[in-house]
Amino acid sequence: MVAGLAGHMARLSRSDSGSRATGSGWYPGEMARTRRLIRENLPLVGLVIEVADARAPRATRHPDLRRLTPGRPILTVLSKADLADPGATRRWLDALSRDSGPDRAAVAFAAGSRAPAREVLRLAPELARTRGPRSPVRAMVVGLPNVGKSTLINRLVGRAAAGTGDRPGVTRGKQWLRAGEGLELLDLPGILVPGSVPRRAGLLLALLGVLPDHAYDSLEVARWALDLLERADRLPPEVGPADGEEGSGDPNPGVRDDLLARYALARGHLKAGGLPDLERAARSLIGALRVGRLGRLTYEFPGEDPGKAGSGS
Ligand SMILES: Nc1nc2c(ncn2[C@@H]2O[C@H](COP(=O)(O)OP(=O)(O)OP(=O)(O)O)[C@@H](O)[C@H]2O)c(=O)[nH]1
Ligand SMILES: [Mg+2]
Repeated sequence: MVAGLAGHMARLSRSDSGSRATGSGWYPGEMARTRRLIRENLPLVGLVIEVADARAPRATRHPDLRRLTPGRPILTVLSKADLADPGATRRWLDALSRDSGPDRAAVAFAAGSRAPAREVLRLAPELARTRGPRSPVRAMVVGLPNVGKSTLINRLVGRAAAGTGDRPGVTRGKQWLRAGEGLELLDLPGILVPGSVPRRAGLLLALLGVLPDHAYDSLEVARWALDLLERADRLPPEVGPADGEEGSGDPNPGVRDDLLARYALARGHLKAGGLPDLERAARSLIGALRVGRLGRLTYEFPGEDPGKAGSGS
């Protein structure tokens, strides 16, 4: 499913020193097609619903969205809020509402609870432009791959109408869905930022599952994640504190690999001869982080230098 999207992707750089995660290749044909779908369908909609991951709203918001959707109110949905630190999500909502004018609003969403969907259904007609008082609200749902656009739509529609999956590139074409009489939603494929992104944002996008698996190096992403976890004092119990390195945030791959080796041994990710399988351990750690097995974590905060991970309950 993902090949069309991923085939054009550059891998993240293996260099720890580079300030850029990628060179060219971040703007595959699929993305050009999604931009075209947004442009073509914009005249039909009176609202844009922007979906960003609550754990990293800065890295997962499309910086060019305003220009892509001129003249349309924007409702920002911070998705997967059940995986994010609740305090951090509140701070993001405050920051987003401070920045927003009368044609913008922001709401947190978690697929497992009903209240956030009701809030979106309440806000959409308040914000949207319609042709007349009785005309339906038409909204396009846009955002990076795998942030939860189709899941949000299914929640609003009240049934599994749009295809979803735990990998990027599940939605391939456009699909209109009706959420009751008054609201029609356009599901679209994910869109990425053209060109290269800063290395940290690239690693974050890989960690959150926005990028397809073969667009990044699992070991590099896992080492970086261990760094973040250590600084946030949230290392997985299998790993424990790094020997003599606690809180140091030592980016040395050797130190990170010691931690990863402990994780591999504790979880039984072994190669022949009983040696730790670091590659498998890296993928397993990334998977555990993605689904919140290590607790609720937010990776970026409003108005801060993006460098810290925060903890939650
Ligand atoms: N924990 C949690 N997982 C979610 C939530 N919303 C979506 N997911 C999961 O995230 C993954 C991606 O969801 P989709 O709805 O397919 O995402 P999408 O943005 O439509 O993805 P593409 O169509 O590939 O661009 C799926 O495994 C969902 O189950 C949420 O609120 N909480
Ligand atoms: Mg989708």
